[in-house]
Amino acid sequence: AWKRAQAKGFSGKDGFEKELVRHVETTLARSMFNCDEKAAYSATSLAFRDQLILDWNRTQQNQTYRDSKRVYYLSLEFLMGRALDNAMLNIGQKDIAKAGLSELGFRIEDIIGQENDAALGNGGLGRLAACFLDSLASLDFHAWGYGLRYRYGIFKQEIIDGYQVEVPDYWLDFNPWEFPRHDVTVDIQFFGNVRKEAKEQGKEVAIWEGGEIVQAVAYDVPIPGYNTPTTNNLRLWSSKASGGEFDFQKFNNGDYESSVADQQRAETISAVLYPNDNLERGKELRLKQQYFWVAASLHDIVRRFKKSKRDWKQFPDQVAIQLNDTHPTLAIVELQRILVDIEGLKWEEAWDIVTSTFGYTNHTVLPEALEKWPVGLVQHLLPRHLQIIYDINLYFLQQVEKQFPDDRDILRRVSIIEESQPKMVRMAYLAIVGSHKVNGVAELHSDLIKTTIFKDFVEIYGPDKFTNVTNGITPRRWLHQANPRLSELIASKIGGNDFLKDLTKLNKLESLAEDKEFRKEWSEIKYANKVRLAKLIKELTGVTVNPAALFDIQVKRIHEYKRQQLNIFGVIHRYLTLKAMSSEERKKQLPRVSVFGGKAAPGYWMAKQIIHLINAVGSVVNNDADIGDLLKVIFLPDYNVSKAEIITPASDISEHISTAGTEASGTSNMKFVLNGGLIIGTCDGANIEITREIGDNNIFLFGNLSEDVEDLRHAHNYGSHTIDPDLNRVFDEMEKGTFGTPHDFSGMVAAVRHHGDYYLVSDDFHSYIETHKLVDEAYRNQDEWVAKCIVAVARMGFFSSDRCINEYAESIWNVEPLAVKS
Ligand code: DL6
Repeated sequence: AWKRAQAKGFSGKDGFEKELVRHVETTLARSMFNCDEKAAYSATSLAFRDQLILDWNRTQQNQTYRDSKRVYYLSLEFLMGRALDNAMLNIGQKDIAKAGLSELGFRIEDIIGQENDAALGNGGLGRLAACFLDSLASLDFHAWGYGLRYRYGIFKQEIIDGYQVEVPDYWLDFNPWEFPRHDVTVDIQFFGNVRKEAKEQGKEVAIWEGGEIVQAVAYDVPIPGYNTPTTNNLRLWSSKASGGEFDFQKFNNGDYESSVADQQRAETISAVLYPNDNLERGKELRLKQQYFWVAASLHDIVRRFKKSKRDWKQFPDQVAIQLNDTHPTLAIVELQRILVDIEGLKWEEAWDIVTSTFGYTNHTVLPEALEKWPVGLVQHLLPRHLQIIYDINLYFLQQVEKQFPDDRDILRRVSIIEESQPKMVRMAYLAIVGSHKVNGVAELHSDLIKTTIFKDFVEIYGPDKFTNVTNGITPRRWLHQANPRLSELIASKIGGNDFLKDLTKLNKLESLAEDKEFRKEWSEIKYANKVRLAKLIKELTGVTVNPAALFDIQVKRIHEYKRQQLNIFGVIHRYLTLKAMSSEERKKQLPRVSVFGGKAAPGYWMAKQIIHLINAVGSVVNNDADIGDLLKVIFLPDYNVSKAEIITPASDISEHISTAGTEASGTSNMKFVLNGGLIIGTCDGANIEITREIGDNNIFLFGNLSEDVEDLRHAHNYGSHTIDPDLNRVFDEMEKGTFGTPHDFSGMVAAVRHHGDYYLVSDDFHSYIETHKLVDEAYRNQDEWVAKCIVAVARMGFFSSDRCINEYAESIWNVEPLAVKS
């Protein structure tokens, strides 16, 4: 087996310390006498980075030399979190660093805590991309990620007077994990016009000229695999004005400000991540970002392919490109443009290559999240691309017409161009037409896309083009890194930590569920993790919580479909119930801490109202002497990946309670169960497969099913809509002003009472409350509870992102892993 320490690596603690000191004294030009935690973080990162670079170079050379098919994962979001801890663990030398840092007077946790999160994503979609990169490297696939190097990642969330306030996230003040490649640049064209030029044999070519050029500069980030030398590359593009820094003419004329305007405009493209999750707003800058990034990436991919001097027909044998949602769909059009306009291939030949190269992953069925761009905007920004889109559509519709000569309406339904006012380009349809496989991210979701939003396309292409790859998470970050003690305990009981690379090995744990001693060790770790979270809660909110209470956690983006409102209404109901009890009765109740966390899109009023309500309820309940420790309500500000690493291992129960049929998969549900917490959830997304794997007695399911949703919505609007009396009691209390001034939350109440209750809060409220009673009951029997948790963990093997990547590799990309040769 390959041993990293032999290839390189620190010879031991002393070797690491020597390197750290060298970086402090030379790279940072400081003395060890004034080495503070920030400097120690910088030097530790640089020392580990040196280790990665050797493997990274070797991997890249090896991949070039072997010239086998590569996977390119195009994602507008990579929610990476911190890199140092991950690098230390993947290299296998965290212990050495811990000992070395301690000898120098530092605690490793404090040093790790100095790093800014790389928060280049909104939520699940971006974090999935990060887990995939980890798996691709750990499994030795030849793969690159391509994304944008945002100067500002997702905003930092502050809670002021109970309201969300957004603060910019300038995360790049010191980032040792990226390498600017000023020699790798691509000129990207926007605007301009297209003319046709006659060629020999009556052929015509399209020439796209004029407009403006912006330069894309590559920044590379090494992605280390776990316990393998494979270190893949994540290439992020940054935008820059092409040519001169500013206009000297204007400068000399004294117009300094406008002389830098071009430069600023160019740099704006990669300046900021759009902070919407599951919501698209057709902003021109967003479309510019998309084209800038896919054009630069394709240029890079094509350049690499051309070096091999292969025939174009072989392109799909060398290149698989996966589109992470529709954001990179213009890549389909761009490749067709390169092949036809620049390389001179015939349309059909080029189109064959394009469609064999791309795969498209859909992550949502929510109508407001499906991307559409106004035709006029595309025409203005990318005139040649619009022509190509029209041609793609024409050939596609001709084929459909032949296939369904008697169905005129199908042409309107499936057209890539929506004949609305204004006309729109339907990006998901373009992605389907231009890809050879389309996948959803959990079984229910993959079925739903086939029967709802893409139904016609299943008729056209047949069912085989549509497939499912249920999401997964990397056990390296989400167990080994986030919950080191549990990882260690498991390793000690099942014969080593092979499970980190083959998660199905966790099944050996199952027989230990009845082992009293093991259960005790398990509970101690859970308790310690709860103490760790209680400390964070105190630090961030000033509220003291009791680690012995049941920790009930819902952390994810705030969205009506995810139904944090259902949760907080449930909390209010619990509060009212406790208040109505005699003190004797109260003594018999189980103490609970309800923890919420998550960001609302800055323009999403209702989501911000939900955050406000949670905070308002918290300030009443947490200061109510009658209630004491029986109920605490916490809103943890600025939920992000590094906080998730502390929150996830501390949960007893976590909430995954979306309206059935709305959450494509969810991945935090997997993280919580893998860390020994149970779930309360609806029959939605991956909850369904989690239930199948871990058994329905180890999960608390409630609520209506996705097949009932349409009828219920119809009944709300056209029939009778009775609201559960317990929920009405909650609403009355809110309206009375118990949690603020009267009518503070009238919009939220009205959404349920008067505006159709689109998310079915009233329909699910009763079963939600009843199911929470079952949770309380089950938690009282700690022996059984812990046994359930152990069994659930033992059966979570399926949800590794390694399994997921292997499925993509086999059924979509047609690639095999190839380890780096020494
Ligand atoms: O597939 C990753 C993740 C799923 O786990 C979530 O259920 C889903 O909501 C999320 N989808 C999006 C869609 N956004 N866009 N476009 O973030 O994907």
